[in-house]
Amino acid sequence: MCSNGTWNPPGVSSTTSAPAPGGAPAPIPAKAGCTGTDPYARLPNVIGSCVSGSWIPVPREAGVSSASASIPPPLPPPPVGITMNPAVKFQTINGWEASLPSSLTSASAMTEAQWSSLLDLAVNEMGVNRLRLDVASGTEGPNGTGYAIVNDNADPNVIDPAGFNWTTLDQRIDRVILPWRQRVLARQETPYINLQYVDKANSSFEHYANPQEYAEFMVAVFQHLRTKYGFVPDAIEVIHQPNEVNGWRTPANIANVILATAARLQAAGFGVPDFIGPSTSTAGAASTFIDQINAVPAAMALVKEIGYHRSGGTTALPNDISNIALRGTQLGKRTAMLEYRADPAAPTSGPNYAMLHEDLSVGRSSVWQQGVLADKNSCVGQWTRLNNGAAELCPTSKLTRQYTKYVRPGASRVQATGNSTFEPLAFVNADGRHVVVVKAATGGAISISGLPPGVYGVYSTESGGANVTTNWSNVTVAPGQPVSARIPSAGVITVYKR
Ligand SMILES: [Ca+2]
Repeated sequence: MCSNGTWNPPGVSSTTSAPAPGGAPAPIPAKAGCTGTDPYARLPNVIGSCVSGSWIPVPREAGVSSASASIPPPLPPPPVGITMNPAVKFQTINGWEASLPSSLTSASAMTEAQWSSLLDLAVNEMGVNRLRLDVASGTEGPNGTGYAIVNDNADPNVIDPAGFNWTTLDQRIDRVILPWRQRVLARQETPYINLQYVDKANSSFEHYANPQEYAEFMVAVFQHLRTKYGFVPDAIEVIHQPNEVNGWRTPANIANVILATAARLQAAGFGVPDFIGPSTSTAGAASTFIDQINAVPAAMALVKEIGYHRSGGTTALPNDISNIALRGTQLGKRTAMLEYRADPAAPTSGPNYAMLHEDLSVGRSSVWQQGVLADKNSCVGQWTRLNNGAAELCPTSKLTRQYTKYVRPGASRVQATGNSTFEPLAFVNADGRHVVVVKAATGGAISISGLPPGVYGVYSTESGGANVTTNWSNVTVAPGQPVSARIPSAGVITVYKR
């Protein structure tokens, strides 16, 4: 019978036959049907062709009917080859950080169940294992917040407990740090608390002017936390955006408070925390600060993490970030993108997966902060939010999750090559599980070589429209065999060892 322009035995339709192997074009949809058999079949020089429901004679030499004479669609392009080479290692991932203050405000305005759901998403879906606990300089003084510092007494070696007000710090710990920490521990990971000192205004007494007073402040914070909560920060981010604050603009002051604080914490029975700096507001301002802190080698020896904030737009950022990465490599420090200031009025102005990809690759970042842990409703620089009362990932988080969920602290970033359209980043987790994340500028197919045998999960999120996430079927990799996967349109696709 005539079906889809092809002669088939009765009962068989070409539209139901399996597609030919090797990516042959899909069957052409059937034209308006012809009744009966080809009336020209017995003639020597012609053959019937079904056109608009009628049989017409066409030369037999053509051997084709009008339908199959149509030009077939082009074959899809072959998959883009991506090769992973775990022998070439770059940075070690420390984790994914969130900041806190507006989380606290939001937490006060929602139910326990809502807050709990947001924390579950942030920890278990996004993999947030670091929190930045801001402590305002004005915690020393009667207010407990703000930046007007009142010295507890004139002796930097004697703490007067009545000279500190812990109200705000404790609220942050009680409402955010504790439930977050509990969730991280529950998944057998180590919560990492980054205590960031913030001083945005001048007052008559300043910690930067006397390193021993800064050190005493930190000893007071650590003693308070140890006594009340039983844990202390893992890191001190020495000063938030020093390039924007009088006094802190002098990098030598940063070096001096690091030296004093390390000594005083040790004398008080604490380990030396990871010092993080310079945390300038722009990536461009960071390198000069790093170089000048490095003029005090004993201080630089205590800096474990070169933190940078990437506010101030994107102009010339790749150079600024590669300059930071270079210093990290030369000095043996990890680098970290720890803040991006979005415009609250522009929902798409926040940190996004393209920045994350750049910070991980060009910046060799070991840490990346997307922004606020959880928010009542906003999604500019947040990980999670409420939408009509229900907890959900922020739209941009669906894309950054492609990087953060399965790449865990201790993972090594390793070499992977693709092309400018399908840019891979590859990781080997501390437990040996491999993860390949591919940023795709268009939809298409990829073929990843270099993965050990095993069962791999595949999921993708498309960057257009509703940021649709698709979980694809597992792929079993035989020894030496590549993994094939595809993403329908631009976005990020992740292949991870199960
Ligand atoms: Ca004192």
